[in-house]
Amino acid sequence: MSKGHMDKKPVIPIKAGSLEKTRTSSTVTVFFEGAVRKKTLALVFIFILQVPVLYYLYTTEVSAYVNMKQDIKSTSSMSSISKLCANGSCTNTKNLLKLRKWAQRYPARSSLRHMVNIVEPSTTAAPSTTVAPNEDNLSNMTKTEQLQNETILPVETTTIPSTTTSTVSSSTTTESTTTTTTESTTTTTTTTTEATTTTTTVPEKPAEAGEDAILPDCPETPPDLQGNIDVSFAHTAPEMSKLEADNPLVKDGGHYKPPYCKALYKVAIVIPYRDREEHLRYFLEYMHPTLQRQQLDYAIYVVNQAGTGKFNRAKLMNVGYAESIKDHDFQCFAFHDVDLVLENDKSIYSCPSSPRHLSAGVDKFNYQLPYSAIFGGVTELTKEQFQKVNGYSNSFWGWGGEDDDMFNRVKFSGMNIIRYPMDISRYKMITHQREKGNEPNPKRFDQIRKTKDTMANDGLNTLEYKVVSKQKNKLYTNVTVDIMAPAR
Ligand code: BGN
Repeated sequence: MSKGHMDKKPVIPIKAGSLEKTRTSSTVTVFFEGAVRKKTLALVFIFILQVPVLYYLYTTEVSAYVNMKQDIKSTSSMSSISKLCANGSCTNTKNLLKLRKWAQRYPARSSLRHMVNIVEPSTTAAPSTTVAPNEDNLSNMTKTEQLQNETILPVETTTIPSTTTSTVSSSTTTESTTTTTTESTTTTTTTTTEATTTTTTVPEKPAEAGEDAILPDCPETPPDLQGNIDVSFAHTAPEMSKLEADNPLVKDGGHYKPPYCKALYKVAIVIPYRDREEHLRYFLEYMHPTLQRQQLDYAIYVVNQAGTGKFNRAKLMNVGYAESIKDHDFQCFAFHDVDLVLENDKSIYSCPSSPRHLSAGVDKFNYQLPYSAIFGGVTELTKEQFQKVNGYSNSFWGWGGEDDDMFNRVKFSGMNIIRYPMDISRYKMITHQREKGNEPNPKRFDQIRKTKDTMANDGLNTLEYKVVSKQKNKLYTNVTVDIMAPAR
């Protein structure tokens, strides 16, 4: 192609309106460009606005969450440190420093302050406010029991037949549910105390207000339960001094309280007793550690029948009840044979919603109920339940029947008995000869036929005894008592 030809650019005619079009498109561009700028500005503006909002959220919500997480972490470390302290390693400086740091960081956490006070009493001021004690109540008990999945038994329709003997296979009661019979029983508690025979009203110790106020409640499920316990009586029971050394946290009178949380239940363990020293040492050997793992506030009362007259297990248990409530505001009472040792710590001695039969499975009976209405061995009732049935009868001298009478009392008071599942209701019995003065009571058959008529006038409201001595030993309170036993 020639240059001239190349220089001749074609003239493109501008059509009418096309310039306008170009002008319009650039206006739009400008408009959009402006909008984008505005949008960017808006975004920048929004972004700037976000800063204080996010900052606000962070300082409130997020930091609360972070603190909570740290709190949880602290709590679990706290519990591991508690364990160390319980083992006597509280002097560990690293732990102490950690405790002190946490206590400073979370001044509102009274439990931390309290721990520092325990570990290092002089360095931390006592908490300035006292929270009112959180009184344990029945709704707590019900919750625990729901969790523990207890078996509710039907109340028997018949009384224990008089033909039943003490043999293992004697099960002649019927299993149908019943009408509730409500007998009005008096709840006045009277007794004779301290070597006098005058009948006096049992004083009830006022609540130990404030004592536990700074501790958090113990958990519903104690963390250190181990399940099955290997119980054996093949060895000689340890000496009392060894048992005392093994249980340093048990205070005088056999009283224990969990050191780092407020127990949900205050339980008196009442043991009717005479001349079973080695059994008692086996009992203390196994039961103290078990009850501590159950995180109970408990004390052990050994009610020792003075003299050589006929033995009266039931009356001794009434005495144990009456004497224990003078010392502490116990909420419930475990009436416990000294020769029975619990083999599974998941059978918690918590306060029951209905009278509870704890020793459902005993090795002697092949871990099966000898009869469905059996209510002997180990039972537990709240104070209200025990008062409602007027306690045990005082009139069963010698072996047998007093527990069946108590079963009848429970039934005639319109209550059911409950049990834990058989796989945890397990006890090992220390084998022994029946002692002199505890021969079978021939009147028992007749007595248990008449419970309905006698219970209102034979029990806590007619209890008379003389305290020969009351000693707070290291691992148990020893109440030696004259119960005016007939000669054997
Ligand atoms: C029962 C006894 C109970 C005892 C159990 C288990 C009687 C009353 C007459 C039926 N009752 O037979 O007291 O706890 O055996 O040993 O003897």
